[in-house]
Amino acid sequence: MRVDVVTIFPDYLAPLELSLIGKARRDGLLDVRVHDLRDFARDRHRTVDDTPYGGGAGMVMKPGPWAEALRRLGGTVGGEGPSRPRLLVPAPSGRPFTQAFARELATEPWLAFACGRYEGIDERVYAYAADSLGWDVTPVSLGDYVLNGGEVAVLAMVEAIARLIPGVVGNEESLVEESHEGGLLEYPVYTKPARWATEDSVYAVPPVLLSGNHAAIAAWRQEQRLARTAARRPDLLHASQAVSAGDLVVAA
Ligand code: 6GU
Repeated sequence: MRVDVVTIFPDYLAPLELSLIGKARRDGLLDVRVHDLRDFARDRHRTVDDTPYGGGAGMVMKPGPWAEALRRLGGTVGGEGPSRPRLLVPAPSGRPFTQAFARELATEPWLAFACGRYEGIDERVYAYAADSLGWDVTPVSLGDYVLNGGEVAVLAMVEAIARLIPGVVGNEESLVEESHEGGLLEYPVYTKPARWATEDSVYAVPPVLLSGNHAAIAAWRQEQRLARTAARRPDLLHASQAVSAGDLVVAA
């Protein structure tokens, strides 16, 4: 998969060189290219923003540099591979980014992210990308809170998407995320020592996990998943699950 990121803070994307994403890049599974929007400004000061029409606080990103940056992405592709990317625009007003959406995006051959700062990007840039470049444009949001810009959101989204590309993580780990595919939250996990003492307390592992009784362990884990989901994310429970969760002593 090819991933282009256009931003005024290329250094913000440096963590994409680390860990599994960095490995995927070195293995040739992921081709990440970060571009500085200011390189596409025409003036001496490399200006990318201006005051909003209609008034109001803050600055708006100018359409010219964005159009040039996006147009040049399309122009850099060779004979092979997809001719146009799917453009994702991180913004609190976007489509909610979910595990299901990540799965959909993981099948795309080419993604481009347009990172806005300030009050956002001039709306005409999206019309230009859709109408003149023929790209599919999707505003996307991580949740109901406001970040200063799209860069941190891109780090999260690229990680969530890339780990779903075959070969990026092992099979075992890729099953873990099924917990968020519209299902229940994960059960709590423990490792050695079974009896862990600090200066003022002793913390035990739930005895059932040491019992060797696989049916009892599976039942306990399912109960924990229900209780956790009821306590933390009741919105994920279906009516039938809510009934059984209501019978449980709800864990925090
Ligand atoms: Cl995807 N971008 C920005 N700038 N802010 C956000 C967001 C995205 N998701 C939540 N807040």
